[in-house]
Order: sequence, then C-alpha cells, then structure tokens
Amino acid sequence: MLFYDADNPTPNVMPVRMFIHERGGLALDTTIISLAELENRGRNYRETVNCRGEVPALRGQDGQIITEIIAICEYLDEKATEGRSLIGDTPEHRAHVRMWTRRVDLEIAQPVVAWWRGSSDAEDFYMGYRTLAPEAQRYHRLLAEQGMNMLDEEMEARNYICGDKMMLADILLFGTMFTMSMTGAWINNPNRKNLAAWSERMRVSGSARAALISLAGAKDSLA
Ligand SMILES: N[C@@H](CCC(=O)N[C@@H](CS)C(=O)NCC(=O)O)C(=O)O
Repeated sequence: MLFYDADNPTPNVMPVRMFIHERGGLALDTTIISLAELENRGRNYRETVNCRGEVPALRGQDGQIITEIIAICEYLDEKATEGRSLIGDTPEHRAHVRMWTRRVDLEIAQPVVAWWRGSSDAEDFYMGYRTLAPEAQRYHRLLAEQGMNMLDEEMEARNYICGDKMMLADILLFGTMFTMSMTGAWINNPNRKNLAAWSERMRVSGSARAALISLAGAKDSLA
C-alpha cells in the first residue's frame, strides 16, 4: 500500500497519519506530495492518483486509489493485521462510532475548513484552484462554534467522543481542530471545558505527536 502524504500536517492528512499510528498493524510506503509547490494540482498527480488534485490518497493492495479521509481510514482499519480497531468490534459499536464520525465531520470539521477557505491566506494558497466563498467565512465559523458547543455539552463525563476510548471520530476531529487552530485561536476556546480537556488529552497522545511528522519520516518507528 502506498500513502500519498503532504509536506505538512494539514487538516486532511493529519487524521490519516494519526489513525495509522493509533491503529497499529499497518505496513505502508509513503510518498510526499508538495502542496507548497502545487504538485497535487499538476497533471501527473491528477491523472495517475487523484483527479480532484487533493491529498490524502492511498493506493490499496490491489492498486486501486482510495481518497477521502474516512474511506481511507475504514479501509486501513480492515487491512490492519494487529492492534485495535478504531471503528468498532460489533455492528452496534461500529454504528455508534460512524454516527459520531459523521456528526463531527458535518458539524465541526467541514465548517472549520470552510472557515479557513474564506480567508485571504486561502485565496493566495489555492491560486484559483478552488472556488472559495470569503463572504461565507463568518457563517462557517458560527456553524463550527454551534457544533463545538453541542459537543462540549455532550462530552460531560466522557473522555472521548464515543466513550472511554479514542476512535475514528476523535482522530478526525482532533486532526482538523489542531491544525486549523494554528491560524484560528477561536477554535480552542477554553470556555468549552469538556472539549478543551479532550483536546489536551488528544494532543499529548503518542499518535498525535507522531503524526506531526510525515509517515515517510516516521517509517522506522512504524516498522
Ligand atoms: N474530502 C477530502 C479533502 C481533501 C483535501 O481537501 N485536502 C487538502 C489538504 S488538507 C488539499 O489537498 N488541499 C490542496 C488543494 O486543494 O489544492 C478528504 O476527505 O480527504
């Protein structure tokens, strides 16, 4: 399997990197695609890997290309030869984890990314390769704040989003919030006490720290 990673821990590659470390039992080759040099928007990458010009991507065991964070993580979870499933061990558990993964993606992660994509930094970064909506930036922040307020309340007396263990929902949300909070301090509001405690728990975890460097750099520690 070949993982198409980025040159930085971006909101979309960070969750996959973290998932791989936390899951265990996965042997992958990694290639770095330079977003800074727009390699992902070049014809070669679009024609041979992802026609949407995005990372992350994964070339699976049969050569098939898989994109979209959640699809990649679900595939890797099934392919792992040891470690702990981060999706769940029973139909009920998997349904619970998938429900929360979808909620945090729709209600927080996507609005947070859309908020950043409304900034002038994003306009410079994408150079016209994405249709951006700067006029909706404030709306996206308010949507994300609403989602985080709800989750903060729901996480009273819970260590992780789905209960007592770190699962895909935690990894997806943390990867986005952590990377995006570098430009948006509002994302980590300490007044959302449960979410702040969860975020700190996630930040100090071994998989979050390992995910700060690319999987190419971390290859030895994965072996
Ligand atoms: N829906 C995709 C989103 C992928 C995505 O937006 N990736 C960003 C990196 S964080 C990207 O490739 N940005 C560069 C660009 O669009 O030019 C997923 O779930 O993986």
